[in-house]
Amino acid sequence: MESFVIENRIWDPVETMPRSELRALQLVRLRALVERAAAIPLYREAFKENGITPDEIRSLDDIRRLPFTTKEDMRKHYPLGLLAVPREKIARIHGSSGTTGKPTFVAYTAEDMRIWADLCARFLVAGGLRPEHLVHIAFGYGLFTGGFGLHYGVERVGAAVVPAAAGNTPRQVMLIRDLGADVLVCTPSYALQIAEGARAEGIDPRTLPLRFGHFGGEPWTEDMRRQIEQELDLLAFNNYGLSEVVGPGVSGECAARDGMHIQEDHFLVECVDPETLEPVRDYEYGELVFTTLTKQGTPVIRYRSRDIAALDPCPCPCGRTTVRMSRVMGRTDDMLIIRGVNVFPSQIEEALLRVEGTAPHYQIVVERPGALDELTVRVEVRPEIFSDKMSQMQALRDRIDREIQSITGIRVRVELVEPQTIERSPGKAKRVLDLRK
Ligand code: DLL
Repeated sequence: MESFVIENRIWDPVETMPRSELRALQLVRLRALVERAAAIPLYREAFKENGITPDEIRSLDDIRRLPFTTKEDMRKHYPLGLLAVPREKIARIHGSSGTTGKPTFVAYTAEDMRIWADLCARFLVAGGLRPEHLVHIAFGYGLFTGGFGLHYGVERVGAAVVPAAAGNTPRQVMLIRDLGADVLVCTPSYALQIAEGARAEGIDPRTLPLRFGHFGGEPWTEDMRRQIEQELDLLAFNNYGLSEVVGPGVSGECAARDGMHIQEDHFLVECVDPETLEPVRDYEYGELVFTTLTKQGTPVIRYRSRDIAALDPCPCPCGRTTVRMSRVMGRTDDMLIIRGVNVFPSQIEEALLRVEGTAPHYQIVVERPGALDELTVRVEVRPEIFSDKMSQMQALRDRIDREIQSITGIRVRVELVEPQTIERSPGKAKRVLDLRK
């Protein structure tokens, strides 16, 4: 939105530190981490097996001598087996619900929380937040890191917060309008639901007072950004994070909105081939792996995020010297293999957003009726387009089919459904329904 051009502002000068200094700082912190992590049996044993001591970490490349950590490791050490400090030092516990039963917990010391608030403040300021703003947070407040993480970041900047939390969309619309929020914080899919909720109340969502949006917590596409900006008349920024590493605050976009700056003074990032675990080249897609350089409560070494993205080391016009990550293309565990072709839900989304008349509410159903996986894309049609005429609906279906084929290379079954039939979630949208299990 041209009307809301933002001025480049930097929260902490460390964000613009020369890379050589940044790397020296990372090395000091990595050594200290190896020392701290020896308090955790999982790492202590791995270090012993491979003869690793802090002194042997002489360059950042030595990170490759350290073991990877997976979600499975976190599950095995349920609930708090990966603490690096005595329990009394813990000030907060969050968790990630996951899809398979018990959450995995992450713990923060008071110092961890101070740093976390600062990390969120950095990307919020990079994306236009100023102390005079009013921020409406429609993320869940609870074990999920989204609500509290952003909340403290906003407070750190000195702006005002409306901790609306997730759900009850009509009430969200009322609060945004009546309190005059400038900034919206939630998942990208929920931003669109808020727009939809406003229309259902007879309110043009473009007349809401919002100027910026900071969205994250789930994958989204450039087309979805355009749609959100168009529907809510705001500037939309992307931010990324994961609970095992800290929550939101791992990376976020600056005013250039061309990749998310990874906060490398606190997180050492690698991008690896998920099969071979060897590093991929800059700009190539691979799995992001994070090492928490400063975290005290539950530090992680080489945590495999399962998120597929690419790293861009090119200097950014904003002056920050940190590496930028691309949008997350998908997760290794979200990737579908249909007749031998790898397909990510984000590719389906990209195709749908190219076809006018379809709402960005969709669900991908995977089944295995025989030997092969079959994929059905259920797409909601916008109310104004939905028609009883078979021929019109057939033409729409054909267009979607063609777009999906041109992006993914495969043909899928497309099912058009009536407006409001796909289940909405106030948090992360559930895009894939896997009926194979
Ligand atoms: O979703 C933390 C967060 C909250 C980030 C709010 C940003 C805003 P988890 O619940 O542990 O933590 O889920 C982490 O969500 O591994 C990605 O797959 C996905 N994810 C988070 N942000 C983005 C994003 C939070 N901007 C998982 N783009 C991650 C794509 C994202 N995927």
